[in-house]
Amino acid sequence: CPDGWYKWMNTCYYLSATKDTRSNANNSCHGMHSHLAHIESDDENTFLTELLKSKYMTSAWIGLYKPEDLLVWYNCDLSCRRQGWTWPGNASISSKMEPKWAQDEPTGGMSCVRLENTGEWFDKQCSNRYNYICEK
Ligand SMILES: [Ca+2]
Repeated sequence: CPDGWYKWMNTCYYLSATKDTRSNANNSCHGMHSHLAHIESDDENTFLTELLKSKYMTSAWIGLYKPEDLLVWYNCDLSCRRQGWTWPGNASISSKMEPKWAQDEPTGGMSCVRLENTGEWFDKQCSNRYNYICEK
């Protein structure tokens, strides 16, 4: 992995020191020939959670995203936990893992997702500024 990146399995991860919007975070990852984190397993989710904790960070953008026209504001039932959400490269949430949404998440109405250092996912407004995780 390049200097300043963290290796896990065959993947390299970058944890930004600065906070930015989801769109800027996405561009920044692309600029480093990577993409926002695509979490494919419980183990990967745990690795990234531990990485956040080791850097005393509370949360970071990951690559999970739901287009605005698919957002549901009300009556977000269990199907909301998977339906319409995609990772970079258009992959859906792996059937091999339970989505890591916190209780009562996703709230609905928000396209972007951050990983907390508890290992849980929260849907957030994309214009918020957080640290972010790139992977390649
Ligand atoms: Ca991954």
